[in-house]
Amino acid sequence: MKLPFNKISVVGLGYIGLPTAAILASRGIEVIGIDVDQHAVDTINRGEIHIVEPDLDAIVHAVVTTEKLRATTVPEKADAFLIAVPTPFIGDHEPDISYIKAAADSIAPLLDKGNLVVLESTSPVGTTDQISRWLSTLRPDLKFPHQNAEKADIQIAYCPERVLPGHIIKELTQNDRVIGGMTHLCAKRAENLYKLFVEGKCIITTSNTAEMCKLTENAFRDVNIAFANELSLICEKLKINVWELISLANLHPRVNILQPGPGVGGHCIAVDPWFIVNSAPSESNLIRAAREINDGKPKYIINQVIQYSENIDTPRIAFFGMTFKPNIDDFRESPSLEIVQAVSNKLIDVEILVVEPYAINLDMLNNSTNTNLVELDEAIEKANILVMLVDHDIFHEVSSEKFIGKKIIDSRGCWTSTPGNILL
Ligand code: SAJ
Repeated sequence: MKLPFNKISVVGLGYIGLPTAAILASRGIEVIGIDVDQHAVDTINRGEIHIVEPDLDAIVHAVVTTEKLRATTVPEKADAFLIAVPTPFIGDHEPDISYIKAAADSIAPLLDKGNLVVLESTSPVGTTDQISRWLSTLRPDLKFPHQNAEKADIQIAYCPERVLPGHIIKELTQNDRVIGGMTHLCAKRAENLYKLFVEGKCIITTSNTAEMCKLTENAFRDVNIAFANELSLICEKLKINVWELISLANLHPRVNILQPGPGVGGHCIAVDPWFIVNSAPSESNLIRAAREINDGKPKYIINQVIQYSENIDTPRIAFFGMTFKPNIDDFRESPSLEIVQAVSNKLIDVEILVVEPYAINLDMLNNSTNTNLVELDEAIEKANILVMLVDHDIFHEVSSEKFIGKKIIDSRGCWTSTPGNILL
């Protein structure tokens, strides 16, 4: 069977770019992975991976061995270019699309008539259009969709990734995809590309709607987590077990409340809603409030820990978990990390223990000489204040007898969700 694309370049080999490149290569396409990080490139070319994601290593190993995937720091010509680079925020929560600009700059000299460019990075509305303008400035010899619509030489589309870290391989193939073309032809060509590996539906729309769709999905989740986090504060005041409350309320057929936690972390949900706020500040009141509630939760827990420690003669604090969510190795924008860092800086004379099965050291903390990485049993035995931050599976197995005589701050309901067990 003739494939619609013989060679595809994926720019950015992180949590989205690398799995996408590997899956495309596993479908028999020649894939070139491009990244500025030489270490990532060398690791991938050895058939290994520089991130932790279940099942990804075996796929990368297989496609590198069969020479379907090759990584490089130098972009090459291809039939299609997929851009999957980070879009953090800068200053007062303004989107930083400089990595996308750098990616566009790097592929501009390589473009040939008939090429497809797809942006996957979460981006403010209008970014795909902006790529078309940047490229047309660099390549005045080619026609681009923002000026020439269906007559353009280059097709440009936006197709946001929607995968959940920890389940990327399954979700990459099974999730439905929203494909936003700058023109109908752009969308159809991108659809052909995604149909090479997506088993879910591929639904076509405009690039602006697809950009807003991605932001909306993550803002929706953020607002719903903020509701749960606000409930946790209200319940603390009213001395109600919030975990029991939520499980009871969720018995209603049209109620589905999410779980409170120490705050919202990661590089997506804690970031993307700001892109909406930034583009429509006067209209985005609920979305902004949700961000502020979720960002306020780490500070609330920091104060709780400090208060508990002031009421004990020789406090010894153990934190459980520091990643941004359970059962992954990702510390980016982690509220738990923020909490451990703040407490360790504030209580410099207090011994602080951290249990984090996904860390090999505590290098991610600054100036925390009072803080040590220890095993689970040692932390529970030595500490008199236990702070549950990330409910990794292994923490659920701790027997409640071990908590006798300890002060517990359980931000996840890992040890206190059952009424009658341990109440906050
Ligand atoms: N969290 C809670 N309570 C909950 C659920 C999550 O406090 O009930 C916290 C987590 O602990 C974590 C943060 O929210 O700190 C985000 O975790 P998550 O699992 O909700 O989401 P991410 O950031 O891993 O992935 C999200 C997903 N988006 C949606 O579910 C709408 C994923 O599908 C996206 O592809 C991803 O963002 C992305 O890359 O944008």
